[in-house]
Order: sequence, then structure tokens, then C-alpha cells
Amino acid sequence: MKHHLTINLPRLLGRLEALAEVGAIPGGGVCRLALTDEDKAGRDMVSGWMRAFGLKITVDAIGNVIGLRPGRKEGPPVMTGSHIDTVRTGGRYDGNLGVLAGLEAIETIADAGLTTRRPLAVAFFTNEEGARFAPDMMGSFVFQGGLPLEEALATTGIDGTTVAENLRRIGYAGEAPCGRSVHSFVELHVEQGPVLETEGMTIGAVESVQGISWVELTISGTSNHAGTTPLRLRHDAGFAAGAIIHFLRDLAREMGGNQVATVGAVEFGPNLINVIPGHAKLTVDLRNTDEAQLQRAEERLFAFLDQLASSEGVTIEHRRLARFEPVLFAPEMVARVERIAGDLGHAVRRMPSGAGHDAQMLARICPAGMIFVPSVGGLSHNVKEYTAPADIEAGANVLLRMLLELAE
Ligand code: HGY
Ligand code: MN
Ligand code: MN
Repeated sequence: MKHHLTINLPRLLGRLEALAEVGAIPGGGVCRLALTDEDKAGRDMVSGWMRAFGLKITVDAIGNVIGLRPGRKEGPPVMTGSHIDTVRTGGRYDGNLGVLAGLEAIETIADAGLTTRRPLAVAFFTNEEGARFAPDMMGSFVFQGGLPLEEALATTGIDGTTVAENLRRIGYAGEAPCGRSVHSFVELHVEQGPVLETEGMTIGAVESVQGISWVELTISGTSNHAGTTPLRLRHDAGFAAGAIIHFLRDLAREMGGNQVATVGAVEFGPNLINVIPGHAKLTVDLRNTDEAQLQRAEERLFAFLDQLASSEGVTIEHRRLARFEPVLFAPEMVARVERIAGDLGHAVRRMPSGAGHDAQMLARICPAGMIFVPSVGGLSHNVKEYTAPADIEAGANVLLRMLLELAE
């Protein structure tokens, strides 16, 4: 069934704008950390749009929300979606674009009075960012059966409260069981990197998601007087934290390839100008498209930690927060994105994803694919994140065609 349907761009841009008002922060960004009141308000708004044009909504036990439009036949739906939770300095497109463009595509199909052979579904998954509760992609990880529900619910976040109590508090501890059969999954997402813009491309046909390794390190040394303690007597947890940060930059540079390393969160105790830190806690985010290289980076880090602990006379404990191997998307889905983008006259290239996405979890239970659109300046997880309306329209129309093809 060949269609020349196109999405209603003003409607999509209007919803992106309205949703960006929820948890808005200075500079045009958004702060809707998972399961906060702002996340609840965003969930209520998007569920309201789903309900308004008749989607059948289910909320599962980890708070994933799925809007379903029946097809001519019963059976596993063709699904799209992403996330609407954000990091603390989030942009208005990361995740939100995939959910609202998915909604827009299905509403365009409904407006045209079409009923696809297969059911269509659009979802937003709980806690994709993992910034408040690790791991990231938590909701889709539970949905696909990789993370036990009870374990996810018991997870304590960076503020000491659990997923379960927050889900209940915001009213999204759903009744529906987590997980269902899905025919195929397609996610539209901003690239969050510089490649498409640099190469003048409009669409990315995403082939893979790189591996992710998250670890929390707790360093215990000895608090002491900053003025009276000679260097040779110091067990300085703060110095050790700094040494780790420096080591990781050198390690990534030396390994080259796609290796990246980030220490995003650091805290010192007692965190006072005239006290040698006796305590430090920091997070390590290592990523690589190549699993063997990622393991190599982890080995190198832990060898360094052992050597640092003995030379500085501190103890260093680690807690695993997330570990995902690289994921390859179904070749036929990648080829489909590439073909449709070309048919619509867009410059398209195949590429890996540096960021984690819900699609990498769905890829474990059905053929999954992703469509990238350019991020201006390659910026993301930054209030200045921006994607031009023409690129949003291009990506959403590729998504619309994907859904129509897959659902027939
Ligand atoms: O961390 C990530 O890659 C994603 O933003 N959750
Ligand atoms: Mn995202
Ligand atoms: Mn993100």
C-alpha cells in the first residue's frame, strides 16, 4: 500500500513546545528526572494526547506507558516510541522527539482514515536516562525481560529513594504485566553527536549501539588538617579521585578508536577547604563500539585502581551500575531506513549510536531500528540541544513510512 501521507509538522512542533514547558529550565532546556513530579506532569500530558485520539493505553508495573491502535488483524503491534524523562540539563528533543513523532505518525494515519493490517503502538519507557536510578534504559530493560521487575523496583536512586516508592507516588505503578510480543520497533532520535551535521546528512540509518559500562567508585582515605599534614602522611581521597579522572582521559586517548570515558559525578567528604578529603565518590562511564576493547578499558581501569589504592594508602570499592554489550540492529531494518530516506530525497548514511537507547532493548525481542536526525553543534544533555524543524519533519516522515510498511 503506497501512501504519500506526510506528518502535520505544526502539530508535532506544537507538542514538542508544550512538553518542553514541563520542567522547563533557563536556556530552553528541560529537567524531568525519572519519576519526579515533572516526569509525572510530562507523562500526564503525553498520555492525554494519546487518549484524545483514541489510543488504548496500558501502564505496566515499571511505569512504561503504551498507546495502542488496533489493526485490521489481531497480533503483535508494530511499535515506536522512546522516553520523556531527561537528565538534569536536558534538551527538549532527546527522547521526547521519538515519542511525539511516533504519536504524530499514528495520528496522521488515523486522520487519513486508514487502519493498518497490524496494530500500531507508541510507547514511552520509564527511566531511559538512568541519571537518577541506574541502569539507564531501565523500563525497556524490564519490558524485554533482561532486568527482573522486583530488582528494578528496589533500586535506590542518587537521592536515597526507591523506584517503587516514586512510581507509587506519581501514580504510575501500573497493573499491566511488563512485556508483550512486538512485531518490530522503530525509534526516531536526535543523533546527539556531530556526525550528520558535519557531513551535511539529514538522516542516520543506525546500525548499532555501542557498549556501555557504568561503575560507581567509593574511595576511603583519612581526613586530616590541610595545613599541618605533610604530603608523606596523607591518604587523600580527593587526590585519588583526581588521579582517576586524569588516568581515564589518558586511557581513552591512548586506546583511540571509539573509546570514550567520562567521570560525570564527583563528591568529596567532608568537602571543606581546610580538610584533606577522607571520602570521595565518583561515577565512571566507559563506552566503546567494540566489546573486547571495552573489556580492555575496564581491565586497565581496575589495574590502575589497585596500584593507586596502595600508593595513596586508600581503599577503593566499586559498585556496578550498568553494563550493556554493543547491540547490532536488524540489517533489514537498517536497510529499510536507508531506502525510505533515499526515496524521500534525504541524504542518509549508516552509523553507530554513541548513546544508549530503548531500541537496543527492544532489539533483543524483535527486529528493531533507529532513525537519527542531526543535532546542531552535536550538542545534547545540554539545554541548548537543537534540531531544525526541516530535519524533524524529515525524520518523522521517514518514521511514518517505516510504520506504514511494517504494519502492512
Ligand atoms: O546514557 C545514555 O547513553 C542515554 O542518554 N541514556
Ligand atoms: Mn535519549
Ligand atoms: Mn539522553
